[in-house]
Amino acid sequence: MKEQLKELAIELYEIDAVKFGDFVTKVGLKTPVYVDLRVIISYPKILKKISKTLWGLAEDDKVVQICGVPYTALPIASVISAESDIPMVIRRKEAKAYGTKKLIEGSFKQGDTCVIIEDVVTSGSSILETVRDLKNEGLKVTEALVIMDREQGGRKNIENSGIKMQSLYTLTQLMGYLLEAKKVTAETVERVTEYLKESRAPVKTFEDESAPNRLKLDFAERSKVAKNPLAAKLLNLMSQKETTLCLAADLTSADEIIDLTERAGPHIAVLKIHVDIIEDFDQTFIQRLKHLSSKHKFFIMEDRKFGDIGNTVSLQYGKGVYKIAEWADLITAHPVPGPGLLDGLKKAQKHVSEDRGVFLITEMSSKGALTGENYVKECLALSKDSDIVTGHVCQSNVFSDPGLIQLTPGVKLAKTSDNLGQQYNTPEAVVNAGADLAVVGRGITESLDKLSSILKYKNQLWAAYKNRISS
Ligand code: 5BU
Repeated sequence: MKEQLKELAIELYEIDAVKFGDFVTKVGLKTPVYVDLRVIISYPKILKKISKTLWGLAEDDKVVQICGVPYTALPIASVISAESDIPMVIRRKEAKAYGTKKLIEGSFKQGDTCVIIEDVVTSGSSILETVRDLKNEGLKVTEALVIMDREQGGRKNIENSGIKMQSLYTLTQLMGYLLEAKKVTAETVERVTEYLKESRAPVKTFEDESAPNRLKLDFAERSKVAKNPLAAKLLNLMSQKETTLCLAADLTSADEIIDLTERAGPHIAVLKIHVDIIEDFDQTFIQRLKHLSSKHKFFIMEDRKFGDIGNTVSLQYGKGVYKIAEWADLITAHPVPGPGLLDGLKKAQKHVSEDRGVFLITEMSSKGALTGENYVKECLALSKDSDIVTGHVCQSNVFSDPGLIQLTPGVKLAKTSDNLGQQYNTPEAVVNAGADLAVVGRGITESLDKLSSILKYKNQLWAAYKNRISS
């Protein structure tokens, strides 16, 4: 095996899959070694050899599925699958852009055991994201076979999640083989060794994958682990009132909103408004709304989508004509400014005695939204230790923390769209894609019999939630 690995190391070096010099990683860190195994598709003999050697590490002989982590490991996983006659599944990386499209391609059964194939492990987050999606679809993952362990914390992260990781090389071993073959100098080896000593294990930005599956827990249980007090209250309210409906009352007349809220109040968990579209806004409107919210027990959300520097959002939230912090239990915010946004919002909340919460807009329902995978990760990192974040506005199951709430807009009884980019999915589809609270606007406001529409959405959403936690 050692001779084989040494030979392969030299071949990888010769095809430029391993390079030495001054490089900058995806996350902006300097590194003296660059491993890029994408090139192996141009060398079928090496691809075959590396796949065979990697598969030789597999220990679990009951594996019935193989899954390559996109994209570099996909050809390797395909070769292993074809050679071993074990079927393969693929985790779609871009499924979030389509909202509720399925994440795992291929045919499999609940409980199938699956081995993961990956090229390079740094923090381990790509493997853990894949494991999370496979688990959500009912697959069991026991081990991960990896070509290169960069020895930067990934192994620990993966093994902490109960997955056995086996690698063909650690970076140190690879350097040893290349030095022996005189492909690198002792000085290069020393540079890489120094770099490994200094480079901290990157912090995983995704949620703790070993946490209990949010989608399978009921709201009452989840309320016990919520860091934001309003999230705990909202989870309890949804559980007691048996509703996950958030009504978007996007109407421009105060009376119309009040009229709709009077009818909807007993059946909704949250009433969501856009205060800046109301043409006859005054503080009596707020008093009437507050009265209805305490009478019928629902929370008020102002979908203001704050998105400026901390000082400005603090003023926008607490001051001005609307004084949103004084009456909105919940607000929405675009996390694009970074942590200062949350500090600014928190500052404005200090003047209010009631509990308040913020939903971070992590993905949007509109066609062509710019919220890509990296942005999603950054948004999730922001909510991790915050006690003011109630949850994320998103279209798919991007986080596992049971104490956070997924709010999903773009819901109608049929899968349709409007002519300004809004995309709709059905109540059942959004709940299966992780929605805890579902936003329905025109599906209700434009219907002739509003009460019957409210009940229809409420019942379909609740049935889908009950089904989700029990199946
Ligand atoms: P609709 O009438 O059901 O399309 O209204 C949806 C509401 O949710 C509307 O108030 C939007 O401002 C809000 N929304 C959304 O549709 N999509 C998003 O990604 C976000 C908010 Br964030």
